[in-house]
Amino acid sequence: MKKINFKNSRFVNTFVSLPLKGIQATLPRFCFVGRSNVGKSSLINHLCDQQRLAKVSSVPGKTQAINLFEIDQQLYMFDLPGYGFSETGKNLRMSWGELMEGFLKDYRPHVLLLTDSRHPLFDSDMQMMEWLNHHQMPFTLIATKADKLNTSSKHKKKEELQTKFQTPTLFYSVHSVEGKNSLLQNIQKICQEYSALNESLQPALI
Ligand SMILES: Nc1nc2c(ncn2[C@@H]2O[C@H](COP(=O)(O)OP(=O)(O)O)[C@@H](O)[C@H]2O)c(=O)[nH]1
Ligand SMILES: [Mg+2]
Repeated sequence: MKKINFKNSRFVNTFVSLPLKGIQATLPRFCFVGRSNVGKSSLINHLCDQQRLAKVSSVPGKTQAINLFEIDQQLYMFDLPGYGFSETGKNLRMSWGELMEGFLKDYRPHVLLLTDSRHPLFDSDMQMMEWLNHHQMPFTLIATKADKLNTSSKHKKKEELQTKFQTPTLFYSVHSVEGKNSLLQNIQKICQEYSALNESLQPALI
């Protein structure tokens, strides 16, 4: 498998329902999951060295739709709407939508779970992690906006996340190079493992 050129990326389509028509079953799939405003779209743009591939918004809670990007004809990235507009009295399904849940279950992408490093963990982040564990879906935990933390708060945050998620955290900032190379390598590695897998293990698509 050749080295992925993340700059060679393009917007493919916006989906508001399942199944996702016209996507190739053979390409590995990654999706960005997290609360509204956590930095999902910014991270996609930063990874791909593009300004406006994914739409960055300061207004949370836009349409419930899935945006698909194809990277170097080698992998897919899905930008999902944020969950957790309302923290109280709503479960994940109600506040986040059946579309997203169906998408995760049917397409089983590798999840990049984003949490804002400036805030304490939200219930919705914990619910999301529990949901992913329950459905045995692998995820990579990313703490965004790392530029907002000093060294000691970062250390504290790392411990909090390690305790609650029991998985290593990757700190990321779109205003520096922090996290970028590790994440690119991580994605490349997952793609290699994916291409080594027997096709029959892939879920049927379409
Ligand atoms: N300081 C800082 N701000 C960020 C970072 N990533 C995203 N943001 C800001 O957070 C806001 C929400 O970003 P966006 O990518 O639209 O979040 P999304 O709703 O999860 O897709 C925007 O104002 C971004 O400029 C980061 O690494 N550092
Ligand atoms: Mg977004």
